[in-house]
Amino acid sequence: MSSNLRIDGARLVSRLMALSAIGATPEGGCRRLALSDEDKQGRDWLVGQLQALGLDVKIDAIGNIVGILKGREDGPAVIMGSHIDTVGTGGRFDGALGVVAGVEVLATLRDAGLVPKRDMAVIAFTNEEGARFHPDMLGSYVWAGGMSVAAAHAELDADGAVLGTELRRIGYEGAEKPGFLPAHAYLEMHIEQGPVLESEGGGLGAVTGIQAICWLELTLKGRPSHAGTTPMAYRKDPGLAAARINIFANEVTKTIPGQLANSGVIRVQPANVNVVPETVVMTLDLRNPLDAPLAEAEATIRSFCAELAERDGIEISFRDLARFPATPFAEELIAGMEQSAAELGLPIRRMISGAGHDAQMMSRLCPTAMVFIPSIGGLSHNPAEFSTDEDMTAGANVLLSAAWRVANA
Ligand code: HGY
Ligand code: MN
Ligand code: MN
Repeated sequence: MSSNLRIDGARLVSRLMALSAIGATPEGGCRRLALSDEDKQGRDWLVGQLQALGLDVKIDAIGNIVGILKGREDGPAVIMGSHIDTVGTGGRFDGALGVVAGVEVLATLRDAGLVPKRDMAVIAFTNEEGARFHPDMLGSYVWAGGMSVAAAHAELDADGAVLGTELRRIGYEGAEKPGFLPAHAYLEMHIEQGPVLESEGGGLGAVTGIQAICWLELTLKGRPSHAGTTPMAYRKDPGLAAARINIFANEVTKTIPGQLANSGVIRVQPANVNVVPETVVMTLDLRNPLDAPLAEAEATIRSFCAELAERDGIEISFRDLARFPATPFAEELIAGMEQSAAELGLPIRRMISGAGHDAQMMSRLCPTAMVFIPSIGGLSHNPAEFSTDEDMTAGANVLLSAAWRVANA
């Protein structure tokens, strides 16, 4: 590839804006929960873009969408990708940027009449966010062989909708077996979703790996009773217990280095103002750059819950929603991102990813790396999520250069 080949930044941005119009929210963000009607519209749009590029478009049994640019030789492909599903208060860039950047790289190569040695592909993975169905990174987890299609199809959302039924309802239960396209390497472009790059005056991130993650669902059962007549000493109040657990998990982050914790879901039943609740279902999102301290944090929280249950007469049960170890990326691909940035005269620095990504799953199959661009205000999973056209173009040019290099090595 001639060293001055560049992606078409205006085309990249216009594709991103076209996708972000699907499921657009009044606050300026996007809401395309996995397998929702909005997700279907986004999928239909993407398939249309891939077909218009003349790519070989395939869909697998968990709904992962793949566009393939044939290489000169048969064999494992260089895959670029991310996701187009969002959280409920999603922005326009999380996931979508990595998919449209992959599309842009293939469009640029096609426009230039360049045929890589290896197949190159762009993939949009199903349910990366884990906001509706669990675990997160579900489509790439199935693709990487970590979860069976049957088990994934049986997952339920909070309202009892079945993943497989929803996948068929939107018409995206494909014929291909997940992982049907052998991977030589996987490269993902993504927004940083935190404040680091911006706080250092901008520049790109060569991602060295992803931190460990543990999502727990706790079900707390107490005894429903009258809020006016039941003396405090007689109450078995799971709402109070949930609050104590939330605060304790936060306290643990002050004693274990690098530890993060929050409770993003708290559902109270019967949710009547004058009833000491019967049941509370809550989640804990626990993360740490290292596996051992994360395990220590989880064990500490579990023993706190056991003592609380004993003392307050609350029944507490746990369910794993997601559990993935800290994941290092491939040194030669990280260095490749740095080399591409240097050749393009772009500042880049190494960093770990606080967020989970499909790259966490693909690294089980092949050498994997990511490139980050700054998130303005460090915001993400928020409608105000924003990255500049200039940074998007810079990141996509690094993706083009790095992917082309590994596709022809
Ligand atoms: O939760 C995460 O880190 C990702 O956004 N799914
Ligand atoms: Mn993402
Ligand atoms: Mn996300």
